[in-house]
Amino acid sequence: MNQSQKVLVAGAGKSGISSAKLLLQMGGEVVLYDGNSALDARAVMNHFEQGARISMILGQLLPEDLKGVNLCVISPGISLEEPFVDIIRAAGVPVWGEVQLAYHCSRGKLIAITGTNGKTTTTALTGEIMKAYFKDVHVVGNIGIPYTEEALKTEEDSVTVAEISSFQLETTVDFHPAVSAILNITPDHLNRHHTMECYIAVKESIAANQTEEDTCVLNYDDEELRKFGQGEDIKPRVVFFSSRQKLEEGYCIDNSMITYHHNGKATPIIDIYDMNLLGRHNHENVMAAIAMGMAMGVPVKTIKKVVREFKAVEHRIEFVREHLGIRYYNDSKGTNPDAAIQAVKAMPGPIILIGGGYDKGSSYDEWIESFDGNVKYLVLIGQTRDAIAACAKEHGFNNIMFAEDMAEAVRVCAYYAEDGDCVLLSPACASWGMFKNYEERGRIFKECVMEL
Ligand code: UMA
Repeated sequence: MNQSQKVLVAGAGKSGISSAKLLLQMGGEVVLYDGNSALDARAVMNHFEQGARISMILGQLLPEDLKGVNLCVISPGISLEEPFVDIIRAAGVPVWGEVQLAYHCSRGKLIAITGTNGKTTTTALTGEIMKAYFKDVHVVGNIGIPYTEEALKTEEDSVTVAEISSFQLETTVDFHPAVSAILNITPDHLNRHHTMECYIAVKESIAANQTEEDTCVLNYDDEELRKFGQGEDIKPRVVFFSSRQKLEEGYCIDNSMITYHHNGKATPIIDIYDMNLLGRHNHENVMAAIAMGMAMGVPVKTIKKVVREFKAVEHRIEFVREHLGIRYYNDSKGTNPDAAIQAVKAMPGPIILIGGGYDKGSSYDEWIESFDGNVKYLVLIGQTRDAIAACAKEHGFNNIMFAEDMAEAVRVCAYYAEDGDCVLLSPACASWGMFKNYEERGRIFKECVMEL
């Protein structure tokens, strides 16, 4: 990349603004483009110094807007099938993702974590493990801090821990983590990736540029990932973890002890009852984080201390409060059926469940089946509520109520819940349509719960 080049940055959200700042800092010129013509351009421009070499285009992008542009940096939320991308490609302008730009401009070692579920918890925990041992650690990516925001702060001895979504992986070029992890792959974002095969290929591309000197941590219990790790084409050293079976090589749970098996030697790390994270999926997240810590040379003692003290991240099976004997949990990050199944399984009592939201083309059958007598009522909100209700009835689940907004949903739950029950927001759907993002949905849920 040439430092003084003119770059079209597509998307004026967190990633776009942060990419533009990085490019300006490097001496480039930026054209910031956003498809939403109703966007408040002045508010966006307030992020930049007066006189900065940046202009803005809203609504439709025309071929003449690309005059002098020699790179496009695209935000993760924008599909490559958007018509304006064809205009960019037709002009011969390469398209990089925000993560690719950040990788290109950063130094030090990179740990990159992907998977359908558990990414945020695993990234946060891995970040804490690294911070306990290395001097300069940056935790970035889909977790909410754009990688481009931190890239220029990194040095040769820095460690960057990045949560990487499938959207971000779609537009990487020479992205090369020293340590990567794929936690699991279950159906999600199929409206964007179309087929499971495409979604799997995008996720697995996290290891595409890794070499024999690198490490790739994979879930042995995920058939697709086991195949990938045992395949001929994978170059990095593969480290498996399993929460369901004993492994001769890798991380598994012996009785209740997370243990590392390597070259015939067993190293006990931590007892699952000695940590704050609930549920099998969290044991998997912890094993992946431990494996990444060990691959980076962090001592077992340090890893153990961090894991023992680590608490759940916000919006992921987050305990909110106990009120009149009823426990309230916020799992707004349960944005697909698989994540929502994990939350249902992790609850310590009978459940009144709030679900529904934006339609990503998911199927709800497995989620409903996972209720398994533990969900007493299902309170539905959002665009998908009719489809979910119909699916639930097909599975013989009829205790369904509709609510118009989060406040009403919480009131209904509180009314029907009894001593010992858990009220769980775990929607199995994205938040869009009713909320700006899953964070806002979770915050509003917590506010409603605190007002009871
Ligand atoms: N836009 C267009 N054209 C489009 C779509 C969007 O111009 O076709 C514009 C919108 O008008 C808006 C901007 O693009 O102004 C938004 O860009 P964005 O959707 O990429 O959002 P950012 O604010 O940049 O946030 C992104 C991630 N969002 C998505 O991937 C959808 C955030 O992940 C991430 O935290 C942030 O970068 C920092 O890295 C959120 C997410 O929902 C949490 N991720 C998905 C998930 O976890 O399932 C993948």
